[in-house]
Amino acid sequence: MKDTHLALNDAPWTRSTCAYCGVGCGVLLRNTAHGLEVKGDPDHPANKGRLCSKGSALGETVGLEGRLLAPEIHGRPADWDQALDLVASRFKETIAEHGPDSVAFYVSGQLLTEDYYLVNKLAKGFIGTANIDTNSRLCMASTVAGHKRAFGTDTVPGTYEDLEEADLIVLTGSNLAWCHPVLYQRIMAAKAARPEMKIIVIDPRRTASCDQAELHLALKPGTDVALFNSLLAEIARRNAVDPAFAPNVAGLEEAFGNAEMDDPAVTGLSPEDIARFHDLWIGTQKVVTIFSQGVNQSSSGADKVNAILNCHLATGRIGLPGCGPFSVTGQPNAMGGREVGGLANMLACHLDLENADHRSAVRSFWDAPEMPVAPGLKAVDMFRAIGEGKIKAVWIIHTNPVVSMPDADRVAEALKGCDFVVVSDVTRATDTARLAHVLLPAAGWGEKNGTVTNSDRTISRQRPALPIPGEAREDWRQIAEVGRRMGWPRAFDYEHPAEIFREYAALSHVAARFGRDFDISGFESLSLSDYDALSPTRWPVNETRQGGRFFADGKFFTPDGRARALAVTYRPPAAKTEKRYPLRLNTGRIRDQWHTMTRTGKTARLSAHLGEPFVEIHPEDAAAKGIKSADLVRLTSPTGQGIFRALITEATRKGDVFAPIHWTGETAPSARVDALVASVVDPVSGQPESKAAVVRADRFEADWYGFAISAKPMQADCDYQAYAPTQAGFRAELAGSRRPADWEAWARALFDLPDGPVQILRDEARGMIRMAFHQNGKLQAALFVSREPVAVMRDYLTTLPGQSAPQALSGRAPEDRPDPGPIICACFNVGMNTILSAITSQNLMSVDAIGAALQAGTNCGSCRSELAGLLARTEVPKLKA
Ligand SMILES: Nc1nc2c(c(=O)[nH]1)N[C@H]1C(S)=C(S)[C@@H](COP(=O)(O)OP(=O)(O)OC[C@H]3O[C@@H](n4cnc5c(=O)[nH]c(N)nc54)[C@H](O)[C@@H]3O)O[C@H]1N2
Ligand SMILES: Nc1nc2c(c(=O)[nH]1)N[C@H]1C(S)=C(S)[C@@H](COP(=O)(O)OP(=O)(O)OC[C@H]3O[C@@H](n4cnc5c(=O)[nH]c(N)nc54)[C@H](O)[C@@H]3O)O[C@H]1N2
Ligand code: SF4
Ligand SMILES: [Mo]
Repeated sequence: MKDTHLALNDAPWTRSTCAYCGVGCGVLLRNTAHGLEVKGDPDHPANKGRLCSKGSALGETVGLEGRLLAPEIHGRPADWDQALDLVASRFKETIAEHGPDSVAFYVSGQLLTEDYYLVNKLAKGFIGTANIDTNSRLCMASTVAGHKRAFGTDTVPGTYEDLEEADLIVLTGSNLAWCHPVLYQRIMAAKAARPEMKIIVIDPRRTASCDQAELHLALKPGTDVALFNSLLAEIARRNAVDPAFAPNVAGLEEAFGNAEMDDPAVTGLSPEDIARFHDLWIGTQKVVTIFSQGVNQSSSGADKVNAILNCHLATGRIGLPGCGPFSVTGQPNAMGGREVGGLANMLACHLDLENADHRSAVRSFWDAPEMPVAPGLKAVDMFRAIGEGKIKAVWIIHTNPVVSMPDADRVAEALKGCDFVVVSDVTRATDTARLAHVLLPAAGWGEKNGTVTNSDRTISRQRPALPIPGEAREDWRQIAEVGRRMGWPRAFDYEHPAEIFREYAALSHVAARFGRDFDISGFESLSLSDYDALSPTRWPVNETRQGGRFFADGKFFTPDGRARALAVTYRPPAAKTEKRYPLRLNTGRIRDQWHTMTRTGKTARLSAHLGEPFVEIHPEDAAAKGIKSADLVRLTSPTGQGIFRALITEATRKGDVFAPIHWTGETAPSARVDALVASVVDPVSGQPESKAAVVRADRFEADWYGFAISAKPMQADCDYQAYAPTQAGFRAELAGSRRPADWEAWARALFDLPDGPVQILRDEARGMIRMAFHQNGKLQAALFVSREPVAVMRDYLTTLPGQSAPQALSGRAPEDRPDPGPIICACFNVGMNTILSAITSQNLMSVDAIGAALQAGTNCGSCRSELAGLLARTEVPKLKA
C-alpha cells in the first residue's frame, strides 16, 4: 500500500516489515535519490515507531555490491529457462531413478509465508517427499515440540502487551537486549513507568540483558530443567497450584513427583539465589517467562520448554493479561514457517503429517497425487543423508547451512559430494553458494511482496519499495516455475503472492474443521487490493474471533481438551567435558550482526560495534593457558577448530567460553564457530545442541600480528584473518605462525596493488614492519605488523583510505584529532573513548545524561545497556558535599 498521506516530500512512503528478527517491527520505506530511507512505522503494533540499530541501518544494506543478479550454472551465467529446466529435469530424473526421498529441500524461517507455503506444497504434495526441513530446526524446533506436547498445538498463548503488563519478566536463555531489542526497549519503558516491575535473567553468561535485572542466575549450561523443576516442586510444596485451573491439566502429580527428585544443586547456583527465584516467581501473579535459544538449542531443549510450561500450567498463569510462557521467535517469519508446516513432520495450518485424516484433507484440497505418510529427514539427518549419497539432489533456499549447521565442515563435504545442489540466494559468494551447481538469484528484502508472522502471531505485510535488480526473481516465482516445469502447471499457476495467500487462508478453513487453532479463514476471499492494504493482524482471523490470547479458558488442542504437564527430568548436555576438551563452548549473537552477515556485514556502521570474531574467556581459564588480553586463542573440538581474539571477562563462567556465530569463510575463514559444534540433537525435537560443545583453548602462538586498512577489499594468505567494511573502505585483523619471505610482495598481494610506490618502516629487532601505499597523494592501503598484538589507533586509521595521510605509518592520530574508540552508539557513531571522557569530564551520572551530552543512545536505544555498563565501570569524580 502506498500511503500518500505519509509523503514528506517527493516519493510516498511504503509500509513494510523489518527484514530481521521475530519482533516484526513495522517500517516506512522511501526510495530517494540518496538511497532507501527507512524509519519506524508509528502505527505498527509491534514497535510503534521504534527500530533497533539493525532496523535503522536497513537502507545501508540494500546496495547491489555482492548481489547475485543472474542465474549461474557451474559458475557461468545462464538464462532463467536453462536454469529452471535443468533444476526441474534433474529433480525429475533423480526421482524417477531413486524415488521421491532421494531429493530434498532445505529452506528458511526468513522466507515469506507465500514462498514457504508453496515450497511445502511442491515437496509434500506433488513430489511426494517430506524431505523438506528448515533452519527453524536449528532455532524453534524444541519450542514447537514442547508446545505440542503441552497444548496439543504449537501456539504462543500471549501477546506483546503482556510483556508490558507483567510484574515479573524471567528471561531464560534469551539475550533480549541484543536479539529482540525493540521488545527489550518496550519492557524498559514499562519498567521506567512502573519501577516495581522486576526482571530475572537465567543465563550462564552475564549479558547486556542483565543490566536492569533484579537477579541474574548464572546457571551451569544445560541445567534449566533442574532449575524449573525446583520451582515446580516448590509450587506444589507451597500450595501455589491454581485449584480452578488445575483440572484442565493432566499429569500434574507425575510432574510434581519427578520435579521433586531433581537436585537443583546441579545448576551450580547458591540456595539463596534459588530461593529468591522461587519467592519472586511464586509470589508474583503476573509473570511472563520469555525463552529463546538458551532453552531451545539443547539436547534437552523440548524438556526445558516443558519444564517452563509446567510451572505456568500448574499456577494457571497462562493466556491472561501480563502472564504466560512466551517463546520469542528468531527470524522474521519463524512463526509463519511453523504455520505453513515448514518442518519435516508437519503439514500446513497446524495439521499433522502423520494423521491420516489431516493428510487426506490436505491432499484433496491440493488435488495432489501421492502424499508422504511419514515425516521426512530433519536438518541434521538430511545433511548426513546427503553426505551418504542417499539424497542426490537438494535445493537450498534463503539459508547458509555451511556456516550455520553444526559440524559445519562435514556439511560442506556433504554438499561437495552431492550430485546436484541448487542454491537460491541474494548473495553471490556465500560459503554455501560456492558449492552450488545451479545458483538462482532471489529478489531480496525491500523488493519482495508477501506476509510474515511475528512472535505474537501478528501477520504483517512486507511490501516492495525498490525495483527487483538484474534478473533476480522472487522465491515463490522460482518455486512455481519449477513446479510447472516438473509437470504440475495447474497446481503452480500463480501470478501474484495474494493468490497463494488466499489459497493458504482457505486451507486454514479446512484445518479449522479439524478443530485446529490456526484459522485465518477470514482472509480466504481477500481481494488483491485488500491484500495490498492489509494492516497488521493477529491470528486467529475468522467469523467469530480475531486475535486475543489462548488457553485462559482451560481449553487445549489435545484429544481430551486438557493440557499436559510433562514429567521431565534433568539430563546434562550430551558432550561431556574431559581432559582433552575441558571447556564448554557457548555460542550466540552480537547486537549489530545478523547471522552469517550477508546483509548486516555490508555496512560500516554495524561492523563498527564488534568488528572481529572473539571468544569470551574467564580470567582464570585464560591465565592457566598464558592467554593475555588481545591474544589470539585456538579452540579445538572433536569436530574442528578455529582461531578467535581473546576477550578476557568475568561475564563468562569459569569453565565456559562463548563465541559469536556470525563469521564465515568470507569474513573470517578461521573462525567459523559451527565447525566446532558437534551435531548432537534433542531426541524429541531434532534440534541441535548449538550451545554446549566441548573444546580446548590454547594460546595461538602467532609469530606476527597484523592490522590493515585499504580502500578496496583484501584477501590475505595467513592463519588468522578477519575483514570488516569501514566508512572509507575495509579493515583487516591478521596473524600468522610463519613470516612471509617477502613482506612487500605479501602486502601487494593482500591489497591487490601489484605496482606503485610503497613507503616502508622497519624495526627488525622488534619484529615491526609498517607499509603504506599512496597514489596521487591519497592513501590506498596500509599494513601494520608487530610481534605483539598490534597497538595502533584503529578507529582513526580506518578513516584514512582515500585521504591525504603522509603520517599514516605513525599509527596514531594527530594531537588535535582524538581517537573516538570502538563505536558504541551505531546510530550517531559515538565511540567508547568519547563516551568515557565525557562521563568523567562532564560528570555524567545516567544514560540519559550521556544522551543529552552526546546523543548516544537517543535513537534506537540498542546501546543503552552498554552505556550503563560504561557508567558503572567509570569512576565519576564525586563533587564534595
Ligand atoms: N542482533 C541479532 N539479533 C538476532 C539475531 C541475530 O543474528 N543478531 N538472530 C535472530 C534469531 S534467528 C534468533 S533465533 C534469536 C536468538 O535470540 P537469543 O536466544 O536471545 O540469542 P543467543 O545469543 O543465541 O542466545 C541467548 C542466550 O542463551 C544463553 N545460553 C546458553 N546456554 C544456556 C543454557 O544452558 N541455559 C540458559 N538459560 N541460557 C543459555 C547464551 O549465553 C545467550 O546469552 O535472535 C534473533 N535476533
Ligand atoms: N553454533 C550456533 N549455530 C547456530 C545458531 C547458534 O546460536 N549457535 N543459531 C541457529 C539459528 S537460531 C539460526 S536461525 C540459523 C541462521 O542461519 P542461516 O539461515 O544459515 O543464516 P543467514 O545468514 O540468515 O542465511 C540467510 C541466507 O539467505 C540469503 N538471503 C537473504 N535474503 C534472501 C531472499 O530474499 N531470498 C533468498 N533466497 N535468499 C536470501 C542470505 O544472503 C544468506 O545467505 O543459525 C543457526 N546456527
Ligand atoms: S527489533 Fe530490530 S531487528 Fe528486530 S524487527 Fe525490530 S528493528 Fe528489526
Ligand atoms: Mo534463529
